[in-house]
Amino acid sequence: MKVVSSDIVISAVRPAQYPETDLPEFALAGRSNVGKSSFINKMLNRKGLARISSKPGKTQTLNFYLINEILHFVDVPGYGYAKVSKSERAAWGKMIETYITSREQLRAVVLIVDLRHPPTQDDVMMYDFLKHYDIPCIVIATKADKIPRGKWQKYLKVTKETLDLDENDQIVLFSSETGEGKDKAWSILQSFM
Ligand SMILES: Nc1nc2c(ncn2[C@@H]2O[C@H](COP(=O)(O)OP(=O)(O)OP(=O)(O)O)[C@@H](O)[C@H]2O)c(=O)[nH]1
Ligand SMILES: [Mg+2]
Repeated sequence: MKVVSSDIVISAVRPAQYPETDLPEFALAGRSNVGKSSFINKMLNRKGLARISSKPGKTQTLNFYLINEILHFVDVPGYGYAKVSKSERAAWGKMIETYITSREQLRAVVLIVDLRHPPTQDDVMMYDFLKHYDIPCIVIATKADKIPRGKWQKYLKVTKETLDLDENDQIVLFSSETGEGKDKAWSILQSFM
């Protein structure tokens, strides 16, 4: 897809703040610091639209981005960040669960994992959570630029096996540095619209 416009619409913490539209929507889920915001920027050809940080926990709200006036990306706070209190973690869980289970135009969740490491227990839990609610899931294995090309398939296999990936779910090798996988990711997203 050729992105001609993209903008942040709102940072929301509760359903009353979600944009009142029925545009198709894709939410980004993944471990804190895995590269969700970088994925959004790469997909939109925007350098600083979604805030990126080398420190985990940058994204704290549900950030809605409007693209070409026809769809939304929703940047979601990451999970698995150790320096988070129990009550913050519970609030996060509630916010994500409310969003995922109530947002009717949510077409699929884009689950971002780090290609370099086997998915964590939290990643597996998130994947199983989506399966439980019957939410379509697209897995993006990012930071591929950090692995030599010749080893990509080997690492991808570990990712699939650790998630116990359903054969109907698609997985894309991605890099926000090089743009690897960007066209494939867009064509999969479009197939859900
Ligand atoms: N080499 C490389 N670095 C990446 C890639 N994607 C993200 N990064 C780096 O990883 C760090 C975290 O990226 P973010 O996009 O902020 O991660 P996030 O998942 O949005 O993090 P939170 O908002 O804290 O949950 C930054 O230093 C990015 O530059 C990638 O594909 N390749
Ligand atoms: Mg972020």
